[in-house]
Amino acid sequence: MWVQLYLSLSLLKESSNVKLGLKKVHLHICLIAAALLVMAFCGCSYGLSREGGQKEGVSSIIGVSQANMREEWRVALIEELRQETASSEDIQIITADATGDVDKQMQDIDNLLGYGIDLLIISPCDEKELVGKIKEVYDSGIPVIVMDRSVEGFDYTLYIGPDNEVIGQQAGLYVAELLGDKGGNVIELAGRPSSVQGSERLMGFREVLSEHDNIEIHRLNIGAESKDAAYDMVISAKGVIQSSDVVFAYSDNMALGVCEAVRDLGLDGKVVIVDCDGFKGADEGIDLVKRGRLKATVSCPIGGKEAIDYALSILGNESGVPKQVILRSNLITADNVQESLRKMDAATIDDGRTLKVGYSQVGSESNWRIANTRSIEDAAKKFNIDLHIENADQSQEKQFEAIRTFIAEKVDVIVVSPVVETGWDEVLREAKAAGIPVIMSDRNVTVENTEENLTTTYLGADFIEEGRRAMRWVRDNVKKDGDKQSIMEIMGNEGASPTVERSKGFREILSETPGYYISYSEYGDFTYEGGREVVRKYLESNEWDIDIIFSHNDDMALGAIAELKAHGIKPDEDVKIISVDATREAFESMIRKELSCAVECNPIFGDQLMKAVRDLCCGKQMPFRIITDEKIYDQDMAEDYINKRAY
Ligand code: GYE
Repeated sequence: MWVQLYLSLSLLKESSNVKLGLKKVHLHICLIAAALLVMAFCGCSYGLSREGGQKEGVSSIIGVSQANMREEWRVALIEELRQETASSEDIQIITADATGDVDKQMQDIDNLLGYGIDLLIISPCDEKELVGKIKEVYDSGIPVIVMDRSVEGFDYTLYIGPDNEVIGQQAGLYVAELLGDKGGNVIELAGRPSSVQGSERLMGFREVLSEHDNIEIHRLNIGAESKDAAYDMVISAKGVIQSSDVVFAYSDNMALGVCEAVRDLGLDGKVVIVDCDGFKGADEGIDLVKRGRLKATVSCPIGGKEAIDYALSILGNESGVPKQVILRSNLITADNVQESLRKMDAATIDDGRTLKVGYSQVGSESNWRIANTRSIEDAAKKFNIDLHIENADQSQEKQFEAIRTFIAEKVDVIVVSPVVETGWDEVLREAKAAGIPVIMSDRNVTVENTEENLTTTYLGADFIEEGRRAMRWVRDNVKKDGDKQSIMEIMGNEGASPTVERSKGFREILSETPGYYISYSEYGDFTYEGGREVVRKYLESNEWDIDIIFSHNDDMALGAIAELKAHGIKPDEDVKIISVDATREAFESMIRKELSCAVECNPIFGDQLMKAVRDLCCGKQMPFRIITDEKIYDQDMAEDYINKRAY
């Protein structure tokens, strides 16, 4: 008990320190009282572990609430967090294991708060049930980093996690290539049915292989993810395994069991084994690849290192912290295993030198774009970056030209905001051949073969979610009276990722919402004139019979509004108008009661981008995607928020 009391008291760390503030001191007093009470009545501790032992005089305490410590990679995450902070005198980490129980996790969070944590890292047991609790902590002013499973909404500071479907797809692509024209039999092992991570990986794997008629997939349900369960299953399914070409296990643990069973069956060299996880350490994926036991592993950083890096930036109030970081997964085979290990272990120290960056910007088609360009230019100065920015006036050809100029100028990094998604492979290959890394900014590309690694990372918004949000707002706010509500969609430019993805997200929610349908859909190229033109054309051959307009950006919505008014149709009253971007002009329109709702797409990500550029140049592993922070606003909120708009 006295030890516990000592712990509590010592956590008052410099209680005279102004940084703690009154609220915190108050919290600590409550904590001691609570600790005494608990200890007096139950004689038990909180079940929290102080990693790296007691540290004196730390300036920050990070609480880590882990969903469970059964799964191998969750244990690995705690280990990584411990390693990352072991040598720091300034940071104390306190961990709590929720043992897979949502109620316990909520209690753990309260206990961690009781210890006066400065930041919470949480890997939730259940992403839905913990939304409220995470929001509560975030709203109280304590930054929250959510790991591994994203929670709905944006009420947290930062999300860090992998894209498990992509991981499965990478394994699938490799297996398809390996089997080539001959095709073959593939066995996939399924672990616990409740494993979200596992089912997403299997889904991605299937998605790719189901496109190949010459590949047959059989599933073996193990029901568990342990090495032993995988071993027993492979031994008892000997016949099936013998006639297969590839066995796919989605975790290192299972793969180790498979490797041992395959060897004991005398099938080494006959059956190829591929897995995901690719952890470092003896008998883990990378080691198994090195020893020739696994043909390939798709490795994904656990995220502990990234979590601590970002936690420090958040605690230091640094700019450039994004909303979501989707970790990069890499295919590792015998050919690149040494190189991959070297990269993982490489020290990353930014020498602060001026970096030369070429930026190919889409154009100046919208107010969003103008704000975006300004943010990038401002950030470049702040981050000591010599920026060469080229405006492409929405022309892909001009973008090719700009990229080739940057290659000739031997810039350190090329950043591209591509006008359309496809057609970039060749020019990106040229950049790669010149050894210049490319970052995709704002909009992404789709390339023919992702394994070519033509781009390093993508930084921008989640356009699919923006589309979903727009339709959710319609569903909840534009009630249908009797008839079905007809929707006009004014799209951006054809083939651009925000166009494709906003449409997709909007339709996703629409398809599960009866009573609404899209009756007309036309491109407006993201410009004011384009939006105006769509409405003008429609009215040339139709009576106005539209109830809702979903416009892919504000400029087009404002153009549409002007055209509607010219025809005596009252915006918001006769037709609800929802757009994306949420620029100041959109707020002014909402205040005038014309535009009905604006989904935010944040163009002010210059700092995040320039931080990514510097990280890339000092050798840090780049995340797969970096996503910006966004909200949604309607007329009721417009007055309160307009003056806070940064664009
Ligand atoms: O919404 C639109 C712009 O790519 C996210 O492009 C961007 C979009 C933005 O012109 O206004």
